[in-house]
Amino acid sequence: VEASIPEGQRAAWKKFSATEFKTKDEFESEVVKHIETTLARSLFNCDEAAAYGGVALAFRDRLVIEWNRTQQRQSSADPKRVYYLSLEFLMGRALDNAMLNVGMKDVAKEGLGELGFRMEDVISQERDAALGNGGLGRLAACFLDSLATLNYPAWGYALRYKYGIFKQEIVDGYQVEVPDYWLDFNPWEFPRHDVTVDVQFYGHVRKYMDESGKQISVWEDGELVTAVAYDAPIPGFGTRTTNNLRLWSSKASHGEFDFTKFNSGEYEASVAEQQRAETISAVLYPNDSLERGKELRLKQQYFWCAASLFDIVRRFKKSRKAWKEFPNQVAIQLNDTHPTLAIPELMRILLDQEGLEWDEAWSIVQKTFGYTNHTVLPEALEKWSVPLVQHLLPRHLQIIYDINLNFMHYVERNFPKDREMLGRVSIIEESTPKMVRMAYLAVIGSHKVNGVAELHSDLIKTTIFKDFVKIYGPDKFTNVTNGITPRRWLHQANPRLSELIASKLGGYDFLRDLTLLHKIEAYVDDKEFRKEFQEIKYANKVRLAKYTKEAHGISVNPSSLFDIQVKRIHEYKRQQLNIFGVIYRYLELKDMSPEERKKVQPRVSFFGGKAAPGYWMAKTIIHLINQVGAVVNNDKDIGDLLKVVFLEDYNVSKAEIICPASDISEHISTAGTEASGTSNMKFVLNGGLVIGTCDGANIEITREIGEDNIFLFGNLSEDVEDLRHAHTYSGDFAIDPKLERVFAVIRAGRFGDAAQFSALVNSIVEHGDYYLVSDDFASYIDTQKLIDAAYKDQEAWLTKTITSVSRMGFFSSDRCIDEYAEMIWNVEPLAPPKQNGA
Ligand code: GPK
Repeated sequence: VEASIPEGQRAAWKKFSATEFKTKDEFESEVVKHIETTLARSLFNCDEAAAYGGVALAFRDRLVIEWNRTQQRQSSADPKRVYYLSLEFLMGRALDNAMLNVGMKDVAKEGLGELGFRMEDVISQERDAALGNGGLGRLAACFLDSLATLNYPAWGYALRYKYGIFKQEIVDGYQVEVPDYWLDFNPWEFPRHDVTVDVQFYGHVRKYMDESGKQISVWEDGELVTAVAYDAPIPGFGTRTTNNLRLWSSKASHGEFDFTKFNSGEYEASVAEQQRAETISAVLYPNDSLERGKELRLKQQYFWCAASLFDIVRRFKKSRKAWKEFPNQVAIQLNDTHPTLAIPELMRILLDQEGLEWDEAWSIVQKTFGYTNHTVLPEALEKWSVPLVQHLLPRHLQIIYDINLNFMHYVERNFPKDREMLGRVSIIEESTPKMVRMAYLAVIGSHKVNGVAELHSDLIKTTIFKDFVKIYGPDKFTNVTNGITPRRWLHQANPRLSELIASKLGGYDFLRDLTLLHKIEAYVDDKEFRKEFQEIKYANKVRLAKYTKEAHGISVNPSSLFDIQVKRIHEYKRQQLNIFGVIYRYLELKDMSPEERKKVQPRVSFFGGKAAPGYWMAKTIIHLINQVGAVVNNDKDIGDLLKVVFLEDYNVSKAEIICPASDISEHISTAGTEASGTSNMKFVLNGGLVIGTCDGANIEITREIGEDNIFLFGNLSEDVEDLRHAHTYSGDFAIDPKLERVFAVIRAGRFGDAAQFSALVNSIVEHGDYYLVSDDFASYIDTQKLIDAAYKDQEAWLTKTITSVSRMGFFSSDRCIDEYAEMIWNVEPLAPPKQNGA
């Protein structure tokens, strides 16, 4: 339906079109208007939460104006668009980002002061949009920032979870999960009650021949659930491009209630149906790198894929182009295998609804999709049981079988001698029950598959996708090393460092082209620059120390070496190696005379991160860290020489305080297990050094910043398999003696009831030490000693940190996005027209 205003009335319309505030006074007027009207508060009734509301709404108006213009521009130019399908977008807070991207934060700060509020207090009122678990979700958020900043016509698609990742509380040293209902006040979302899609589940497939003898499949019956779009504006930095993140919310189809049931007295049944529908988008699954095969999760995945695909196809059809043009108009990136059902769903649309022949449809599908793999861990690779898929999505299962059949024929023709190959690469695993291997389906249905760091991209080609490299050739597989947005992770998190850099580079261009950072290497010997750089680091440590005191009651000395490991708690990330190292350090300190202790470099070991609620070993590691902290922090012999802090409820907004405050951060996964890591980049960009294994992006960070500027340790990925094998099969596997000493004190109950930690200790001592904690322990301890020694030479340390920052240009997510655009999506930016003063 045409809904545009007729020509005759457009003049009046344009005269009254919304305008943007440009001055401090206009900003204040907008804030007061929103507080007094939109929020119905007053001069006598305005707390910080209301002030936040007013400021957020004032900035939201600005975003909306550019958002509308961007969408109109994209509609009329109708360029090829990118659709980033991700079940997670770990956005964090939006206000600070909006102010900095729009470039009006200083104006707003002054205006707020006049109205009686401090900017920091107002910003901290906002709840994080925590629609993600960890690295994968945060990567998607950084990508949205870069896509908008680089003017790519791009949409994010996800689910509007009512509950994001749980809030972590630590009670008596244990993690307790509290639901995160984050939508009480969310000014950043716009419900689009007119943009809905009915999504079908269950039912059965009826097949018949039409008059021309063609096989027709009709998916019938079952139940419908309605997807409602909620849109959020994504502003670019230093550009007026404002893209869209579309989140789907589920509700019962056919209005609020089933009135037949309602009228016939089945009120409860009709409400129950409503609730069942709403359950689909109710909660984010809190597992990181683990697949649990729950039916509701599969329902979420299909609900989201079906709604998004319907939306994408609807937009394509407006252009009235031929179907073969679809891949020239649409690039869909699958963020991990979670959206793989989009592949059979697009096939279903093309075959059953649009009447295309199989080969044409399949060619369109393969050209449209790209797939990003984020892990080689076997427990994370998604598989869905065939009976479950059959029950929930009967037509999709048929299509998956047909895709597989064609693929099996292709493999058979090309590898007639390798009969085993068929079983290995089949999408269907011949287990009981049979399983659909989603990663294989994603590889087969995409034109490019990428890993997220060089080592990882090499590993997927030699392990999980080895046969597919033989089948398709190596060109289908590529690498795009991860990156981070320097807007949030430098400019927003560390404004003083950003300002210092800008003062030397003559402006903030480096935030749009991070490679310009190399120019600050020229200041590495500049006295003033060094002094300021060091003061900024110290101030950031003071900020974290203050937070630690307020939140946890623990006093830490900001002159200590701040050693930080924050990320999801997982055995492969090896927080246990870190805490065992801390215990060893403690024992050494206890052995020393008071004289010897005076020479020791004081250190604070910070930990933070959530454990999946059902991951007992990870929860045990959190408990051990807290128990060690309780002992060490209260030991009079130790004082400031060692403190152990577990930072509760690690999330994006806390990371913005934590990342700028490290001297050393830990990225110590067993070699070959961490696909990339991205917090390593955040810490180095903010002037901290890294202790790390030769894993993930650590390797490329080393290449960029130089091996003198990073502390690498531990076994290499090519040796991991042999070591594991030796643990199990050679008789002489012995625990490292230093680690054995740590285990002895744990067993002796020094950190509370030893039984609580026996599974953790036994995973190493008795069950094969899969993550090589013992193998790497001595090397880890030695390297920590090197770090203590290096830190004593503050001047040399400072040189390392400045040099490292200047060499981090490669790790901008802008570079990633340009690589995806060129190698995988084949899309071009659509820049906004130049405007006076913009
Ligand atoms: C990988 F497989 C997964 C997953 O389920 N969740 C997740 O956050 C991470 N990841 C990797 O573990 C990181 O190494 C990587 O940097 C990040 O994805 C982004 O690619």
